[in-house]
Amino acid sequence: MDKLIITAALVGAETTKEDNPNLPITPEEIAEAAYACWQEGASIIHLHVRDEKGQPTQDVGTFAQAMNLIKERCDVIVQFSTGGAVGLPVEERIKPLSLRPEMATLTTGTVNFGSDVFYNSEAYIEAIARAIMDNGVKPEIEVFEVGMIDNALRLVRKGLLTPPLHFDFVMGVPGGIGGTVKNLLHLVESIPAGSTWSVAGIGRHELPLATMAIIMGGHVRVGFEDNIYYTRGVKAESNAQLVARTARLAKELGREVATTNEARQLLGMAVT
Ligand code: KMH
Ligand code: ZN
Repeated sequence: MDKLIITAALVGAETTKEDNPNLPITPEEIAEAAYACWQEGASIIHLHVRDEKGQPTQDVGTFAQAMNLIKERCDVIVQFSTGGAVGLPVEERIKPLSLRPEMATLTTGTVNFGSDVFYNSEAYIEAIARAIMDNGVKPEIEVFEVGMIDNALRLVRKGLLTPPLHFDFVMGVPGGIGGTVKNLLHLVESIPAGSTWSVAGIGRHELPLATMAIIMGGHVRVGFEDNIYYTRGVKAESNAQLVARTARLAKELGREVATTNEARQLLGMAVT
């Protein structure tokens, strides 16, 4: 089986310091958290940033600062969020791609997101896919519902995505696909042969779905964007604690953890 790619989703747009006081907010805090996660086995950092008030922002300067501080500390793949926060116009969402990160997300459909709507019309999806392509960035297709896989395949036919595709199944968002094993199997069976995939289980779904992915040959995303708990009722001390548990589980289950360059190879990206 391929080695395991662990992604750390450190910040997100929705989690607050009230939810978990250990949430990294400033570029320095984010870089320190990224370094700690890399030390525990993460090879991808899924990056959102916040403004000085702690609010989500797609400010290019803040993304640049966070990325540079991370890169000063370790060689890890930095994956920019183009989802940002619900309600952001697409022009804002794609701005940081001008920094040409190694990777970025692409959500291929609209989904209810708690009481909000995470809006991704065809025009939005295509604008993001184009910006990703034009900047030479490796896309990670974020799938919150099974029809988003079909939308991604439509982009391939339109020449806006190039296989091999890499999917991330975000499961258990209230309003999106539920975090069940049956749903995970269906998603995995629905992507084209030769694709890679990871799973981001939300809240209590994180640990069981990560375990499934390790067993099935998929990859895993963990972190405060998706889950603030270590176990029921106990807040996680850090993102790195969640990464370390994933690496430990993988070891117990006989799956080696990929280095950053091994992750690049598995995803068909240029090795540095
Ligand atoms: N914050 C969510 C609305 C992504 O990073 O691309 C969208 C999100 C997806 O987090
Ligand atoms: Zn995100």
